[in-house]
Amino acid sequence: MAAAGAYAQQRAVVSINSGWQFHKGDLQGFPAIRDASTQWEQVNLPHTWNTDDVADDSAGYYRGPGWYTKRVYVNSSWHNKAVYISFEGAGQVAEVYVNGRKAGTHIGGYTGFAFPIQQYLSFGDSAVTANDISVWVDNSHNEDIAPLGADFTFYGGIYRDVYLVATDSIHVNMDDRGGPGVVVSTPFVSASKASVVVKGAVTNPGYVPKNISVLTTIVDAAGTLIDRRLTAIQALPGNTSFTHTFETISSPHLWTLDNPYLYRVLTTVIEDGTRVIDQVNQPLGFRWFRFDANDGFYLNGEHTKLIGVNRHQDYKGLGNAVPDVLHVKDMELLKAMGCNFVRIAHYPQDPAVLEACDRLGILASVETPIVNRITESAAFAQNCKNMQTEMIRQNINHPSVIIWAYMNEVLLQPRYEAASAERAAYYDHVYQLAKDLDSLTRLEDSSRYTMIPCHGDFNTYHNVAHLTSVPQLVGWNLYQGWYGGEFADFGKFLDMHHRILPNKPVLVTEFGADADSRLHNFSPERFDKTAEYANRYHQNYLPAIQERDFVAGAFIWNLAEFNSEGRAEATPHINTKGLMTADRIPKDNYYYYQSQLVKYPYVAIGSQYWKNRAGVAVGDSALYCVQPLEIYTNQPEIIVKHNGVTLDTVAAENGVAKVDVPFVNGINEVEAIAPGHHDTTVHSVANINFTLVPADLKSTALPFTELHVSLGDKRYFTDELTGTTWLPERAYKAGAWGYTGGKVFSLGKGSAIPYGTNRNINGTTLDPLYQTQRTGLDYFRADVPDGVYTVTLHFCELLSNKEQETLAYNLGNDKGAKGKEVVPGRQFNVWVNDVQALQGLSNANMLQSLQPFTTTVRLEVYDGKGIVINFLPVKGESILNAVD
Ligand code: GCB
Repeated sequence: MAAAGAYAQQRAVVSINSGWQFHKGDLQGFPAIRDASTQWEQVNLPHTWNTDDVADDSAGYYRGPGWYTKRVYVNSSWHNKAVYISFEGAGQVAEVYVNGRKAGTHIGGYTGFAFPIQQYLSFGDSAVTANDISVWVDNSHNEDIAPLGADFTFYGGIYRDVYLVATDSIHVNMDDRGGPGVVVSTPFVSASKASVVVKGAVTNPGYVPKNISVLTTIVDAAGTLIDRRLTAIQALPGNTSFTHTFETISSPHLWTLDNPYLYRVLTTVIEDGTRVIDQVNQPLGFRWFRFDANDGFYLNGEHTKLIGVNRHQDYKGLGNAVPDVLHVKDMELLKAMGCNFVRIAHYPQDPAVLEACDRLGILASVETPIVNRITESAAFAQNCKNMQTEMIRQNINHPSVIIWAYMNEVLLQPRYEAASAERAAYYDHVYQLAKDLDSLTRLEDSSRYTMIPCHGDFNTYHNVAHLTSVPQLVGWNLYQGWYGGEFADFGKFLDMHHRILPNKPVLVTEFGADADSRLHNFSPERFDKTAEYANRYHQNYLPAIQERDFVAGAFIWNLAEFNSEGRAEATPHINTKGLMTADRIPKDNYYYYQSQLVKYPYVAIGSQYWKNRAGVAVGDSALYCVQPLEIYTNQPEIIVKHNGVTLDTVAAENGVAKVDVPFVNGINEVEAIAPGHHDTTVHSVANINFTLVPADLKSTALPFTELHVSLGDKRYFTDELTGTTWLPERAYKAGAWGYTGGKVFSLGKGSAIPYGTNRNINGTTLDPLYQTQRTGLDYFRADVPDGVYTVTLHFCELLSNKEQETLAYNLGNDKGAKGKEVVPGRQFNVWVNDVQALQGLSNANMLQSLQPFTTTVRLEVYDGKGIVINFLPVKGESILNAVD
């Protein structure tokens, strides 16, 4: 049996990612492709056609067909082999053609698929032969294909890797819904012994039965043989199945979170007793786990609190076309944060993700993309079932996977009027589909748990529609203190779950708050999108999760910011609940969780990325401004130094040490040190450039240079590109600066946001600056010393003639601002000292809805008059959004 050694002949699995031609849009029939008159763009995979249209300011992105074509040079020795083309995924319907002949169609944007193409290939006499592969991909909306709507962008294109697979004509089944053709299970695992069952099938495409052998080999992480089974089988035309059972693997190395030990299972097909003709290699991890409605979760018998994040396959500038290395990096960032759990939401992701989870020791929940609503059609149900089956078959051998989920917040956008007969029938329909998917899942794989991520409360939606009774685990997406309610309601909700569904293990499948890194508020309010509010949110949630044993685990929403083209935000089209920005710069809560989850001494200064701050000196002759800083640590107290001088020793509460820093003009080095660890690296340094605005603008000790103010705003807004920080507005005081008269613009009672609007302001990236304003003001004054000044005024009409939008993702809290707005037709004049800066500025000229308008005036200030910006209304109220 020498030839059947562990790593003998493998199948050829070769990527064909490079050098594709892409055409956006459809073509007149297949033969037109490769036509020189058609416009082609050279691309490499992974590729999506939506990176530009999601990056621009306008709403919406291309949803339609596109063509890819490529000439591949196929090894002529493959002429008597089985050759497949294997896609890790394409968004969302794909038709594959080889030399003009259709090889197959796949529906669904998030699972892989493979088609046999041997019969369409041509082979010549030379070493390689040219063959043309063309792929039609379409990401159009289709009511029969999930997801129908969701808070993320449905990117189109071949956005994952593509491979050619060549193996013997007799081979391990490749027609397994994109799966490996081999299922490895561990019916029994304990610390002293484990059993393994390997099931699979061998494909014989011919008409004549063939005698072959199948060898299953288990090797440890070092490649040392642990055990093997050999069976002679007669491979009949079509598929012939085999099962190999290993009753006892003694003293298995367990797969744990700290030591995710991986064995491998090699399935080898042997011809003539010695010749290896195909081999498939799958991971094997020995672990056992269980969920308990009272105690939470146990891994290998150990009570384990699952704390993790949700993860989208999205990266700044790349959309969903994320290379493997960045998928892996995300899992490394997650592990480094101290997490032990990931919810791969809302759809199966690149194979690299679960491979990384297996290797790094991260448990995973994976789900199909049935989000917000369903279609009551047989085709929709069938597509959902296909996706569920493909997800399971393709990922079943990963030891990291413990949950198969489906239907995220499926009642968020219910069809039909509330309380109508149609609504009741619709709920029944959803319930039936849930039951079908749940039983399908348990039949495919009884070793994992099923889960539905629900939303709403107990008197509405999921519980009423009986969806909480279907899966083994109930997940709740909870945003108390964000979309509505208060932080304390979060714990109350969980306790209610435990009371009302005492036998149902529970996970918090989502919780999070938006934080635009450019916005700060030291007295944050719900929905102000500042880092500080999000910090409070998470600092309230984590203890509530930790102190409830019955809560098996929780997933933060989301690891990183991601694109959601339909979203109106401080950063339009971006969901900013990520713990990191879209290019993976950690925000405060990444550090906060890290401090609470890692086991080594830890300290990190919060808001390190906020490098250009500004503020007003504390008194007329003072040369500093006090601003708070949070320091995240698992140590009892922290020594804080400021520009080399020890400032204070502060005690940490709930992992947070808060310190007031007297920032001076210019560079401020803040250092946080955990006492007792001076010689180690348990310290954190932040270098902050501070623009100190004098309290008395005519101060000689601190000469005035610049002032930037965001009107109608209580937040600081920083544009790190220019290093400018706009201060929140304040009322004018003699000697200083501020507005007189008017009020803060607000969309009114019931609006989700406390002030301003969250609508997209077109043609600028400084949206937060224009999203707030003061209306009806009389003056803006700054008592600056004499000199030459540049005054820039920023305006934006925030009202439009359309319905106010309700928030799409307010999770059942339907109290968003509603009603028709009317652009007021305002008109006003602006004088800056004795210069008429604007005459008749109105909605009929430069003040167009949601368009920024900026003007700059250069003037000489003399006779100690300071700067007075005078607003003189002709019709309606004057406005001002920001001033520099
Ligand atoms: C949810 C959804 C998720 C959204 C998130 C949010 O409940 O499941 O897709 O992105 O809320 O940020 O609103």
